[in-house]
Amino acid sequence: MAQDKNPPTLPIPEDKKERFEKIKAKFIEIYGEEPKFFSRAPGRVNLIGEHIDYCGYSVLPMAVELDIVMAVSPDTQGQISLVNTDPQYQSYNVDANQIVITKDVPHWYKYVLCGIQGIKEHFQSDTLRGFKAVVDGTVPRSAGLSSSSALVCCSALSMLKANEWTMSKEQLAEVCAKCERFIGTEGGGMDQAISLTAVAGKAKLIEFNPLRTQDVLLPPNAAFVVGNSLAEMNKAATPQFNTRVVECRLAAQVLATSQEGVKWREIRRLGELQEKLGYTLDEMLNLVTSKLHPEPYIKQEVCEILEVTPEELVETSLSANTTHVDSFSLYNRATHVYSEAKRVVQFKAICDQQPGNALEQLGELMNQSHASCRDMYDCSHPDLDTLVEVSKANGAVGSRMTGAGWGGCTVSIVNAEKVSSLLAGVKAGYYQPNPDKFSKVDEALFATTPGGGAAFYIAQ
Ligand code: ADP
Ligand code: NG1
Ligand code: MG
Repeated sequence: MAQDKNPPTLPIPEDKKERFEKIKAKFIEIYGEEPKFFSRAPGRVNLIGEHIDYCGYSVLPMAVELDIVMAVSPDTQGQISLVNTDPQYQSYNVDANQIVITKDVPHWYKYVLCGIQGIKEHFQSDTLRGFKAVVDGTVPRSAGLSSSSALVCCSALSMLKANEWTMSKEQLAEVCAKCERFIGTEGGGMDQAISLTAVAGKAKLIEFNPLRTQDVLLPPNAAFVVGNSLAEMNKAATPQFNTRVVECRLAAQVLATSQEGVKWREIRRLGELQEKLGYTLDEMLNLVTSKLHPEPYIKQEVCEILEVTPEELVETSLSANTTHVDSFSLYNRATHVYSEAKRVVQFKAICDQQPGNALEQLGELMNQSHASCRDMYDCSHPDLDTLVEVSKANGAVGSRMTGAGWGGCTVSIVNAEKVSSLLAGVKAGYYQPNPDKFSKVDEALFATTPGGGAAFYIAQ
C-alpha cells in the first residue's frame, strides 16, 4: 500500500463539468478570484457490517456517486472562509490558528473545522495557510450515506493541498476518522476510510487497527438500490449513537470481569476482548449468552460489577453526551456485534467464491443484518422497516437499513435485470402513498454502483 502519495489529481469528468463550473462561478462571485483547485469526497453505502467498526470489526461498504465538492483557494494569512451553495448553511470565517470546536450544536461548518483541525494537529506547523472555499454537497444529510464524513474528508483534503503537505489516502483516513470525534461522534472510521480509498467498480472490505482495505468483487448479476426513508437523524445532535458505542464498551468490560487474567480496565471494545481471549466469534456469542442477562443493566448494577462509583464510570466508560444514560442493553448489543462481524466474514467469502446462488446468499445475510439491527441493536425506524419490506416484496433478494440508522436509507441487493421493476415497485409502494415523500422520490430512490474515492481536480 503506497504510504507517501496524496490522493490523485484528476481532470474533471465530462458528466461533472457543468456542476463544477457552477461551483466555480459561485466562487468567483463571492471571492472575486478563480479557485485554484477542487477537492471531492464521496458518501458511501454500507453493504454489511453495521455498528461494528467502533468495536474493531471489519465492514464492507462502497462509495456512492453522491459527494461533497469544494472549490478552494489557499489563504496565506491563515484565514478560513466558508460559503455553502445551499443557503440554509450560513457562511463562516475563522483564523485557522484559532479554531475551537464545541460539542454543543453540530453546525455544518464544525464538520469542516474537524477536517482542518485534524490535519493541523497532524502536521503541527508554525506557518499555517488557511483557505477560501465554496462547498457544494449532494449526499442527503443525516441519511446514513455519510454526508458528515464526506464533508470532513473533503475539508481535510483542502487543508492538505492548501498547505502543500503530503499524506497517503490511508494516513488521511486514519486522521479523518479521529477528527470527526471533535464534534462528538465516536464512530469507528468506516466512512472516512471508504470515502478516501474507494476504487470505482469495487466494494471494499475495511479492516481496522491498523487500517487495511481489500477490493471486493461483487457478483456480476448483483445490483444495488438505495432508498431514503426520508426520516432524518443527526448523529452528533442526539445521544443514541454514542449510547450504542458505550453499551458495546460496557458489554466488553462486564464480560471481561468474568474472565480470569483479563483486566476490564484495559478493554474498550468487544473486538479487543475477543483478541485477548483468542476465541472464535461463535465462542464469543456463547460467552454473551452464558455471562450476560438479556434484560437491560441499570447503571447501579454495572457499577457493582465493575466495582466503581457512578463518577468513576464516567471516566472509565462513558462519553460526554451519555453521562445521563442509566440503562444499558448489553446482551442484545454484544449479540448484534459478534453476529454482524460473522456476517461480514461470510459476505466476503461468498464474494470471493462466487457460487451460483451468490446473490441469494448475500441477500440472506443482508436480511439477517437488518433483523439484528432492528431487534438487537434497536437502531432501525418504522419507516426503514416498511421500506425494507416493500423492497423485498418488489424483487429485492435482500434489503437492510444502512449507516447508523434511526432513519435514513436502506440498501437492497437485486438481480441486475430486475432493477427497473424494483424501482417502480418501491416508488409505488413506499413513496406514492405519502405526498411529501413522493415529491422527493427522484432524489430519494436510485440504483448505485461502486463509485471512485476522494480526489483533487484542477480548477481550469
Ligand atoms: P450522515 O449520516 O449523513 O453522515 P450526520 O448526522 O452524521 O449524517 O451528519 C449530517 C450533518 O452533516 C448535517 O446536519 C450537516 O451539518 C452536515 N452536512 C452534510 N451535508 C452537508 C452539506 N452539503 N453542506 C453543509 N453541511 C452538510
Ligand atoms: P453515519 O450513518 O454515516 O453517520 C455512523 C458512523 C460509522 C459507523 C456507522 C454505523 C461516524 C462518522 N460514522 O455512520 O463509523 O459506526 O454509523 O455502522 O461516526
Ligand atoms: Mg455521519
